[in-house]
Amino acid sequence: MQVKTVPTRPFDGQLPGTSGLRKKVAVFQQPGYLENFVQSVFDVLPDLPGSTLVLGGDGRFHNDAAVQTILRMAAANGVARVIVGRGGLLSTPAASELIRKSGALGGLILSASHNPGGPDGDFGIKYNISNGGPAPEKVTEAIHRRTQTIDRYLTVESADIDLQRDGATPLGTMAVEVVDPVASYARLMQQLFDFERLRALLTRPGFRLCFDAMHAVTGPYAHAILEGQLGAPAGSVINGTPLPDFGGGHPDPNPTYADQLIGRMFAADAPDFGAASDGDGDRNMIVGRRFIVTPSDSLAVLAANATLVPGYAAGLKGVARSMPTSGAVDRVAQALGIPCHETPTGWKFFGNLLDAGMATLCGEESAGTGSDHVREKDGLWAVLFWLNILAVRGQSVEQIVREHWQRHGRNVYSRHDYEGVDAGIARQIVADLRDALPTLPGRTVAGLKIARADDFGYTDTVDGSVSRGQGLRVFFDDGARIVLRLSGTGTEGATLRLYLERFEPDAARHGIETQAALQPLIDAAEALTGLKARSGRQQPDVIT
Ligand code: VG1
Ligand code: CO
Repeated sequence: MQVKTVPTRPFDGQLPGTSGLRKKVAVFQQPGYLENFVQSVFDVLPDLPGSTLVLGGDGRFHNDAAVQTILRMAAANGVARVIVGRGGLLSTPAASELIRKSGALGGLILSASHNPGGPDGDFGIKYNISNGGPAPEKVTEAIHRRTQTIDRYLTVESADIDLQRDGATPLGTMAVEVVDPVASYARLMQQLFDFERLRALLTRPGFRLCFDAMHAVTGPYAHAILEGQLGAPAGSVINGTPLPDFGGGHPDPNPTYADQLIGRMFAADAPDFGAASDGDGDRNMIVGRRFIVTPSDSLAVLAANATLVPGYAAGLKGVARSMPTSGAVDRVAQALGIPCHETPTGWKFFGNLLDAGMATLCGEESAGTGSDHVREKDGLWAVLFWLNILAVRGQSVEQIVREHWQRHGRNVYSRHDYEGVDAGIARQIVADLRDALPTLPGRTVAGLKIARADDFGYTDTVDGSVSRGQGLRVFFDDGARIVLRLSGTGTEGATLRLYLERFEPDAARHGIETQAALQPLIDAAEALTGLKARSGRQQPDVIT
């Protein structure tokens, strides 16, 4: 099979953000666009010839075409073997698991995660390294540099590979190995969780569960594991068929976009346990009957109850959370006498801590939780972890969280997202607050006294790499804080994220409504940034 060298030109807009490259489908459909990015990845991998790669995506529009393009390019670039999920599907955590288990050099995951899909939606691609985790900044920077100088890509001419049939097919000298996307991942879950006990819970008359796959990639995983292996009644998984446009929805597991699940969980006959996952299956939302668990609390509860779960019975080496995530898990770590690490937003910053055995559980306020079982956050894993805790403790989700607050206090927490803001205005709001940071300590805004303020920077304890400009923080006298940062994952205008946190030790006040409890901080944030006034918004688009 003859390798074709196709001339191409360097191109702009390729800087991989927090999770790889995301653009409108139409951008990805331009001739050579995806090819340029993929060839740039291949060009910076010295060990590519003869290697194994893992390939799959969340099933969104353009997934199929992109898989075929990448297979041809991999064959042309001397890759020995590509493991592809059947139908071109792999959730992000399952891809991570396959990379680790197969000893692959890395993997290409096709997803724009929670961004909408379809012909008018978004497409995306990210590269994960041999530990199964997102490429660290030095790799993404090398890829980006290569996109600036690239002048050709390599491909072969061939018919499309049949991705529906398991087994190996030659493509030139390369083998394309189509595998069940769920099997290997499910075996790992069986090692971590008490499947006997889970089966007993899920088949118990009276116990009901609702998992909303939001027409994204977790459908096949949830059908196979929750309904197939664990015996939850058919219908426990809703929206379980992956669709190219996610059924017109927005696969972000939060109360705004997972409104169908929320509707069920707040109905008179609500199930006992509800959960949803995002486009690529790495994030999760946990909901009890008429009770939403904030992701930061979820991480803290998992950490506090980890020894109830077989995979973590020996205890945790440490925990890690992203900076904007609430300090709830810090309190658990302190009680357990284990280290708690604080990293910038994005899972790639946990990789070194996990590899070095410094953290067992990690989490982000954006509903990403995971552990050292893979090197990605893992939505279904979090659901099984919660169910395992419920099965052992025999309590409801709400009881478990309320007892947790009684013991550790409550970190009252919320994130306000302003989506699709004019990019220039959003950048100016952030720049103005950054400029004002040195003048803030000692000032009182909206009745709250500012103790200190900074722009979060992180030095990786393992490799010494430094990441600056990771979010503006303003701390108040009583320990409360606000954080402001620009999202790195959107494709339309800019998304501003405002994070609000206040500690409430008094159990008598734990029942307070979250937004009401945070109103003084919301007012202080507006006084400091003029965010609503300047962006012309009355309210955030999404409150989590
Ligand atoms: C968001 C979340 C962040 C998460 C990232 C990727 O980033 O806030 O916590 O790691 O998405 O998750 P940003 O820059 O938009 O705030 V996913 O599920 O898109 O792979
Ligand atoms: Co995701």
